[in-house]
Amino acid sequence: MPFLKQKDPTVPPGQTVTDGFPVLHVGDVPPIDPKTWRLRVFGAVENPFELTWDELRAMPASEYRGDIHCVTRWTKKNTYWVGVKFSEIVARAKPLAEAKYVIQHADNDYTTNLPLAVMLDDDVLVAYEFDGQPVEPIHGGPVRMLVPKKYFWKSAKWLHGLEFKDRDEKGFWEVRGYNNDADPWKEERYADLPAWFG
Ligand SMILES: Nc1nc2c(c(=O)[nH]1)N[C@H]1C(S)=C(S)[C@@H](COP(=O)(O)O)O[C@H]1N2
Ligand SMILES: [Mo]
Repeated sequence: MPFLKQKDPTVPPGQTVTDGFPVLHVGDVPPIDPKTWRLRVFGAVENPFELTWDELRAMPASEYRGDIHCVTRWTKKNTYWVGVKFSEIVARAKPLAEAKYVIQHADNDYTTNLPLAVMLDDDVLVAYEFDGQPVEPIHGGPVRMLVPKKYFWKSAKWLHGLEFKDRDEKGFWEVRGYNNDADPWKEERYADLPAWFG
């Protein structure tokens, strides 16, 4: 069917590329002072700890260059983020054998959940820079999570806690019907309807 527009194979199904950077969140942008901000790493770990802004910045920095995908159907190409790899946090926290899930905790009681195995991917960052500038407050600054292989609701803005758990615990959108796995390439947008729905 030559008259159909060729789909861009680098864009997940059902997504449209945007040049802007849409802002999406529930509640108001919280005012966060880096001087009092802490990242609490806790739960099923041998070594729970808290990081200050300076301590986070002193850890080895990594970057992600690539695309991000929102379930509301925008994809932003070629984004550039700097932060600390989640795997660096894990190395310090030493998860217990039973730790299989990670809950991101953020301001406004926002949470989101992923398997630890997913979070260990090389491109998962505790991010503090976007396009060469500090992450803006409206995009989750001073510190947000970045899990670029998943729909963007799995990347908590205004991150302040990383909790390791033996059992999965659905987050803010997951309990409201969003898909637990959130793979844009599989269009895992919403949870399956229950079987009784027909
Ligand atoms: N703390 C917090 N993080 C959040 C959200 C939120 O409501 N609160 N929304 C999520 C959703 S649905 C999306 S699409 C992205 C949007 O990030 P952006 O505003 O930087 O584009 O943040 C995610 N992280
Ligand atoms: Mo979203």
